[in-house]
Amino acid sequence: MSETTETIFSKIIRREIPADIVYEDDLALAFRDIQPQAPVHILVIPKKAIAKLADAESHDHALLGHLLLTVKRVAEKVGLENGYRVVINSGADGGQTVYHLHLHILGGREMKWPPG
Ligand code: DGP
Repeated sequence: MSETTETIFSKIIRREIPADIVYEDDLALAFRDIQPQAPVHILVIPKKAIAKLADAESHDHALLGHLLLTVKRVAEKVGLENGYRVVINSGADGGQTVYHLHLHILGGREMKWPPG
């Protein structure tokens, strides 16, 4: 999979393709995953197109913190009071398929460990 900054998620941010958006602010967007792996599966992305976590830089530290706090806010909003899992796939061995940094929120069932 090629690593460009323009991805399908850029089009979702610009509302060029539809998505089930559950949260938005100046820095971040959250929407439901099109291929859900759990009863609740939401992606939290920065509006800034960082391709993958491995490409984040020290000046992104506030944005990265904001994304984690956005996960917490979204999880509360959709009622995941029993808990949830947060996953970031980074790069080929991480299983990343869309090269725009995203945090998966998985919930609504008990998660297993280890992941596949
Ligand atoms: P990853 O494997 O970590 O890169 O996850 C990418 C996720 O993005 C995957 O779970 C499916 C989801 N996805 C891919 N294309 C679309 C799309 O067009 N809309 C939505 N809502 N999700 C998408």
